[in-house]
Amino acid sequence: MNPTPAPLMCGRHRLDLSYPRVMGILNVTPDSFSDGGRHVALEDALRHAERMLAEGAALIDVGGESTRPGAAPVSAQQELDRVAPVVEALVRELDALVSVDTSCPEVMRESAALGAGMINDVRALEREGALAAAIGTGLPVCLMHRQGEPRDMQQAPRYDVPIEEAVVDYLEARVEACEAAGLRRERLLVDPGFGFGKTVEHNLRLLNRMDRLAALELPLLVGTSRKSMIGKVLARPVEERLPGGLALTALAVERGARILRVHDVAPSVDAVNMTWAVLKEGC
Ligand code: PT1
Repeated sequence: MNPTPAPLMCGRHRLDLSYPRVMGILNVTPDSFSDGGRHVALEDALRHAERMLAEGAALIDVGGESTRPGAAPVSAQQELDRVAPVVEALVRELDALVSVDTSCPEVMRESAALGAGMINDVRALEREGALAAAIGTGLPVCLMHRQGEPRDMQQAPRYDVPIEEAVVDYLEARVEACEAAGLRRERLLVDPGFGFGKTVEHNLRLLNRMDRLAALELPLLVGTSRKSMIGKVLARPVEERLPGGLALTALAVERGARILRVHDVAPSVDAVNMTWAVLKEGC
């Protein structure tokens, strides 16, 4: 099994990663891919987050930009208007550990000022000004692999090397760029980016070979919840992907994932804890 990662210092929160944790998804986009923007209203968002925390989520990932395949870009202002009130409310009302799913420097800065504890960037701090903004927050950052932009990333994705090599090479390069700019390694996490510029076969193979990402020696975050790779293999619409998703979650834990980004917190916590109980006995 992978070595135990050190706890992550997330602002006033400390995230124990000695066992795998669940991150609950809170979308604040009107066009969110699997909950149809039902959590746009602040009260709704708060109640949904509260429930995920009660079900065992260790942190809540708030996102104001949809990054599902085909999604259109949003302006920084629009993203800020969606995300800031929710981050503020989750911090003040629930004292929650909040991660912000953003690539936007302004959103990173403002969210950190409001008490967010982590930055989750599907563009791995590649956007102009994002690296400096992230460093300025002092918060941990999750760097994710992707090919292309959400709008067109699923139009015939292809790789010149095996997918797991492409992912490891990219993440290694981003980790290096971050360290060179002064972002300490203790503050980094990595994510293979399931569904981001990858065919079903790429995604399946990537999960199968995910143990290769251990070479990076950084905590691994994984998001497969309700994604089209499940839909394609099982021929299930988005509302029927939970059993397939739980199978992927168990495999991801076995292959080293320490944070599972999910919509369905209660069943995922059980799947994670059951898988972990088995793995622990083999130490
Ligand atoms: C993810 C992730 C994310 N996924 C991290 N952040 C999304 N760190 C948003 C599909 O194929 O995996 N890791 N933030 C959501 N993006 C997608 C991508 C949603 C693909 C759906 C699909 O259905």
